[in-house]
Amino acid sequence: MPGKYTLVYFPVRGRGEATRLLLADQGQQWTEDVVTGEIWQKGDLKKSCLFGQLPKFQDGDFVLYQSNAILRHLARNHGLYGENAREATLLDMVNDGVEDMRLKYVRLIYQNYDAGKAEYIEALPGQLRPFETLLAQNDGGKGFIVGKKISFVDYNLLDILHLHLVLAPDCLASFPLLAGYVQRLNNRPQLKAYLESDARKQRPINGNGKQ
Ligand code: 6SG
Repeated sequence: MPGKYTLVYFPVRGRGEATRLLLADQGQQWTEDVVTGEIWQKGDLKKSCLFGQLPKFQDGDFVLYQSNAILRHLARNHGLYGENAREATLLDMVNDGVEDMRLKYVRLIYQNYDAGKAEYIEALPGQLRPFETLLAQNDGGKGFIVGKKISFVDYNLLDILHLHLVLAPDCLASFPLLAGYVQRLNNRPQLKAYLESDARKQRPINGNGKQ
């Protein structure tokens, strides 16, 4: 059903990219409604948004806000929420771990980049280790973060790992399972095509030019 999904967001990876990775890998078509700083600063769109923020997501006439709720909605639509209740709970747990990491990353990028980057990178192994541990506990780390199938959390985790590989290119050197995981996911045919697309390559990572 082409045209069913619309992502309304700034022209950055930001809190839209995990959704884009999911949609691309699942072979879904979607429309990008790009909101520039100029449009946003007019204020009308902000006023119309439930929490005054983007991303906004439309699934037909169903309008959604909050990036993690958008991921979960798509997970329910496309069978990306685990194979049973226990896996779904584990996925919630891991997604909260990714969210904690994203909040720290966003704080660094938008509030403390120059003064905080060295300390942030020093603390990074402690942030990444839980995900290496999770992989090790799931079939020796040869597959996905939870269970035997890809889930919405894999796309969110992949995005946060992509961001950190730009911030600190060697950050996975001592995490072989995570390094292999990124390579494996990056090579899934539909993800690979998306990652190599002009739209992805030309899209800035963050809204302030820092990365
Ligand atoms: C910013 O924080 O892109 N939304 C952001 N900012 C604008 O007026 N809990 C929810 C969620 O998970 C958090 C939403 C999130 O969905 S994301 C938002 O709406 C506001 O609050 C980071 C991002 N930043 C790009 C940006 C926005 C404002 C300054 C830089 C676009 C570029 C320049 C102006 C507008 Fe810009």
